[in-house]
Amino acid sequence: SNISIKYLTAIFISTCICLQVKAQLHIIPQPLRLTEQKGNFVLSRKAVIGVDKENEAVGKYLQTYLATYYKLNLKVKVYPKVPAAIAIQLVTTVTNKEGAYNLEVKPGIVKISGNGAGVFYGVQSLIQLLPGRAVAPLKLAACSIADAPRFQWRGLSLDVSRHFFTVDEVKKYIDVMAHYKLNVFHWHLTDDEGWRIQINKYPKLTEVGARITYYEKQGKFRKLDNLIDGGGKDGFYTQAEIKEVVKYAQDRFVTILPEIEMPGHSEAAIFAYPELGCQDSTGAKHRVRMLDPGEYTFTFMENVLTEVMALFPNQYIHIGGDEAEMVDWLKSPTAVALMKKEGLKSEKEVQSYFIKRIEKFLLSKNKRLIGWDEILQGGLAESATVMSWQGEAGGIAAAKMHHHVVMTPLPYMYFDAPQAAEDLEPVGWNPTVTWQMVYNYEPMSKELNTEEAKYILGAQGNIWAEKVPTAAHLQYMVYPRALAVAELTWSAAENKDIDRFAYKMKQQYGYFKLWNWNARLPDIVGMD
Ligand code: TNX
Repeated sequence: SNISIKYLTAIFISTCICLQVKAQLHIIPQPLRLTEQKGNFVLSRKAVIGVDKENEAVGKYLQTYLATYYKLNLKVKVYPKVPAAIAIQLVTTVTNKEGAYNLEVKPGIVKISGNGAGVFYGVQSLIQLLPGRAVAPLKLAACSIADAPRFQWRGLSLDVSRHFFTVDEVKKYIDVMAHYKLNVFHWHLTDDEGWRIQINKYPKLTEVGARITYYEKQGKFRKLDNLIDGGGKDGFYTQAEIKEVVKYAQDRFVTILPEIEMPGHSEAAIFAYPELGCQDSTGAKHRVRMLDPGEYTFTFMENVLTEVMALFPNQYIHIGGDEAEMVDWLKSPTAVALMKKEGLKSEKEVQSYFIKRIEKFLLSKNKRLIGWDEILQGGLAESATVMSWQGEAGGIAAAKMHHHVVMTPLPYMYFDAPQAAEDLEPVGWNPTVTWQMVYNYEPMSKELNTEEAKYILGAQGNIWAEKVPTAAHLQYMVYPRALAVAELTWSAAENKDIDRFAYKMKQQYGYFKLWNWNARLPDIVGMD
């Protein structure tokens, strides 16, 4: 029948693909240079992990990984100079590129050398040389790798406002990111549907703004009809928990980018502190999502950001800036007075004034502002970095103005979209985005010349959680698409190969099983 012909063809094609790439090691993202050698390194119980002082923590990370997933308890020894006879060596060398490393696997010895993050990335490649099952003996194929990242910004976001994810769920998300050398975790901490970070100066933000179900039931908060049921609408992180997650991420060379939304998407904050809300001339709040651009709001934001900056060592603070209902300001006496005083001609200029004022505050504290591409409207703040989400146009415009850019355009980088035919997949926002679409995305737009292209810091996959109520569902939506982000941000453009990637992606399911990670099975021909 037609079906069996299709089936046989699929098997035939997949066999060809496998034969063609069988010999490839399956490391994602693809290393810059990888040469396979003859033989194996057999990882025995007697192997010692020898490290220099700088790499003690990375050595312990590898030790814990092997103990957790392979029940192999190896010793870590710290040396001033690691002796040649040690089986697994993690040593520091000076490289001119952040994250660069060399990995040599030979019978009897594994040697990883690199700069700070480089050794950690070498360990991640090593982890992907291990089998996806705990078998004995553990064998690693001999090879020689010289690797370095293409982009410095290899990001993945998480929206914890629309549905809340626990500290453990967030840690696991960061842990799996790190296995694929992704290095920026964009934590969307506030939005209309919930404020998730404890702020000591404003306790009601979490006492009220994070207990949405409770107030929704009392009819005091609007019914959240955008959200699908099944998961937590309530919850927040204490400052102690935030510190714990920051440390956890640091140990994995992941930087956390906190996002505090303004001037739109602020319903939860306004619900907790109504003085923040935009009002019309009658004093009524005509939009509960918009901040009023008055002194109360600016003082509030400076106080909030002061606490946020103390928690996150990252240079960047994300201030949102997307989808603000700016026309509301034209009815607000505060905004109208501000326009008169500052000579602002439109609501867009009010937004620009708002963002610029926040930027000035951040710069005075040695922090840098990043925002969604709407911050271009009405004039971009002096040294703002732009996250281009409404396609690439905003990012291209910003790069031409010599502002830094992170590319995260619709549709490619939107993992709230289904991954295959919509009628077969869980409900999502936006039309289908396949892993192939993600893989083929190129962050370096052809519209930029060499000088302008230097402003593209990298790219990022985004997940919005309106339709993502649980951690298992989150993992399903984000993976395997995040693997494509890893390869397109880390690997050299000339090293991308979608057939090889398909093969390598399939090999990751062994690890996903080990890690208890619920990635969606991709529709690869021959996938078992
Ligand atoms: C737009 S992307 C938003 C989010 C929504 C998302 C749904 C962006 C900067 N803002 O608040 O969750 O659409 O796809």
